[in-house]
Amino acid sequence: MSEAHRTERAASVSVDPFSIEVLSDPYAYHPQIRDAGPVLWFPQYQVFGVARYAEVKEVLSDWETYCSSRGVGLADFSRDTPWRTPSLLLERDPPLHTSTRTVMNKVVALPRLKKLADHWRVVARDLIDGLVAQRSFDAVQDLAEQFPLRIFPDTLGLLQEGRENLLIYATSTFNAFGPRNDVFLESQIGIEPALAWIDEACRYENLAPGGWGRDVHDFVKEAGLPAEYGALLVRSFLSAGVDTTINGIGNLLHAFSLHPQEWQKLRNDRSLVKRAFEEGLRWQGTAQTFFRTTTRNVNLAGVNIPEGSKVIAFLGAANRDPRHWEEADTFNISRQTSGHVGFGFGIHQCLGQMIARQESEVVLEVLSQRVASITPAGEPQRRLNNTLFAMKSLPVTIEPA
Ligand code: OVV
Repeated sequence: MSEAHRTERAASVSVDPFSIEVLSDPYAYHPQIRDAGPVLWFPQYQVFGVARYAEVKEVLSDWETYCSSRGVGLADFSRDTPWRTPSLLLERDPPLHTSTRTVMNKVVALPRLKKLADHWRVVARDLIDGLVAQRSFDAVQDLAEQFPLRIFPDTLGLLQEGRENLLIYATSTFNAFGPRNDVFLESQIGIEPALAWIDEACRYENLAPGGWGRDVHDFVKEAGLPAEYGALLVRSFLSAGVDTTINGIGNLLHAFSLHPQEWQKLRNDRSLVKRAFEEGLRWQGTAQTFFRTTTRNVNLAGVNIPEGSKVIAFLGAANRDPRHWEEADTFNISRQTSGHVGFGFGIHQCLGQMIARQESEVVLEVLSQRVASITPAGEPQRRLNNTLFAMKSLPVTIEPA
């Protein structure tokens, strides 16, 4: 039989990727799933999986075979009721996805984003100067959570009142991509008012003039798309833009607290700021997993996957696959990081990646100017989530520059 027709079995994995143990330390689990085989089978969930770089990239590249419109979580929208009204971006395929993505690309266009950088820098200086004066603080609660929440809701022009609902909603959304386990159920307690607030906040009349939220509605109209798309597309910013940037920054600060030599490297050469952020996403990314659903029978790396199968892609595992990366487990901010899949890959690759970059770069620029060293001052605590590798707490002591 020729290589193309060779059929092998997917490697069965009995350890639950959504167990407390794995969610607490996914990087301890990754060698096991990468080495088990190119295509995995999780009997507990009846889903396939990929954890090696090559297969993760293959699945994310081929949107016609591995679709998003049946949900990018465990739930198959052709059978199961979606947890929320499906996103017009994340949970759609072309051609609809192309029209909504085109509209949103206009909103996040780089020249518009760059206009905000000076203001964001002022906010970062103000926040960081206060923390440097304290010497000891929680790098997650006092910095990683504070910074995005001080700039992003204002950029969108969100209601002032009720912004505490943003994190509650985002956390639930990312939990809902996984199974209905305790981690998910806990995040559902008292979720109703948060969901109601989100719906209100996305309406045109509740968005401030001059903010990106109104721009979404205006660009939807300009493109001739249905007016009701406006609110749902604003919701994508609230779903995808809060918990992700918070933990992108949080995980990066955690990485630096564990690698003081890399912090010195950055302080000696600030042109490494951009690479440092990308390496942070590669080494300890926020979005760990997303699913696709097969639209046809497909042979992937010798394994036949039937039509209508869920396939989980382990982004975090791919980003440390030694088959692709040299010294994959080493956090090295001067390495070449291009090709990492921390923002995904293909047509659904993170729409907000330039926003995330600008946020993190501003924080790193200011912090590297003001702070000579970052030392752990207690056990960091993880915040378990079915999709995100997140932190609850990271006590640090800093030495001012
Ligand atoms: C990337 C992402 C995560 C969560 C939600 C969405 C997108 C959305 O479009 O709603």
